[in-house]
Amino acid sequence: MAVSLAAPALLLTPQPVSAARNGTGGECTMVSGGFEEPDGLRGQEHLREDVPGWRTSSSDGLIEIWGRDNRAAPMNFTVPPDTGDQFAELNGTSVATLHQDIRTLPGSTLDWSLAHRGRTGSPDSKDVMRVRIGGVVQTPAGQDSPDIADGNGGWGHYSGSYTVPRGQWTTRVEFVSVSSGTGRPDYGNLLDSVSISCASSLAVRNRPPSVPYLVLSGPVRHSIGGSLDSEDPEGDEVTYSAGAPEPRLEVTVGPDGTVTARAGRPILYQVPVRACDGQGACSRGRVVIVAYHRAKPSAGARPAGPRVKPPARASSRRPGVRPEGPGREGLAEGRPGGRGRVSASG
Ligand SMILES: [Ca+2]
Ligand SMILES: [Ca+2]
Ligand SMILES: [Ca+2]
Repeated sequence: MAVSLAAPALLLTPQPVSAARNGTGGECTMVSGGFEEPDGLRGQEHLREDVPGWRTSSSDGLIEIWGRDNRAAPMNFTVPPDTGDQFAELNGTSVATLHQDIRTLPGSTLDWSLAHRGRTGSPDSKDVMRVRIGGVVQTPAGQDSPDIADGNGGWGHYSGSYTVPRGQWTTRVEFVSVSSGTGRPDYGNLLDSVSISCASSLAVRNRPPSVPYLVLSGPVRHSIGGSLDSEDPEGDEVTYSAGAPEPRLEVTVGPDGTVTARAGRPILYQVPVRACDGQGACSRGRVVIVAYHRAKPSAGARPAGPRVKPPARASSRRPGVRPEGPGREGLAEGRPGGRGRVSASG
């Protein structure tokens, strides 16, 4: 059952029956991939709303299940399930898509396999479906497999793989009816033995965001602000939180990383902050806040700009020694013991 590889990103290869039946589920698994639930169904065309795991695009919400001892037009014979006792028909009451949303690890490889068979009147006519895999909000629109086409002579077995992109923790796997060999919208595309497995390794385990770090400096009793910009290796959204505040220092760290601070006195202080991804992996860092007094302009002098006394730790009485540490950022290099210019932000 040769299938052309029209879509290189979502490879499709014929698959022996034994491999298709090997439903090895890891952290991502299809629910009821063999359509064995609800169980005990015999005959064809059971229209159900209670099939675990599966959703349909059909407006009536009905998923069609066939059991053993079926016999339905246009075939004058019983279709045996590929595995177990039951299977599904994609074209339930109309042309439809079945899907499941599964948890995935960005960067991992998702492998899928399925069994497909036509509900057709002659061996020459075929039902056609596709596998489509992408994010739940399909931007871009995911990846389609090539056409999966089978007649009524037996189950075809197919498999493929998909690389989960950055930031995609939920992946939608869709089984799309493309056409029916009978031409009827409610006939066609028998589906069974759907399995998903995700290969992950140490290299694609979730990692925390980069260490959050920010230096803010400005005059006492002025609001100063900035933004933390940690990045998550898996592209996940990063949220921030702060530790306990210092007395006489108002500091706010928003979940989006926006930091505002206002100090009531000259201070050099490090606020502990955390940056966490959506999976609970966090890294700890700090916001360094430097607040200093503005100098009063001397009498009669035209104020040429703010003149300040540098913060205690940023100045040195020893000639030739420059301020050190992150608190120095945003301060001009003042003469030792004297007054330096700053680019004030208040
Ligand atoms: Ca089955
Ligand atoms: Ca049907
Ligand atoms: Ca992460």
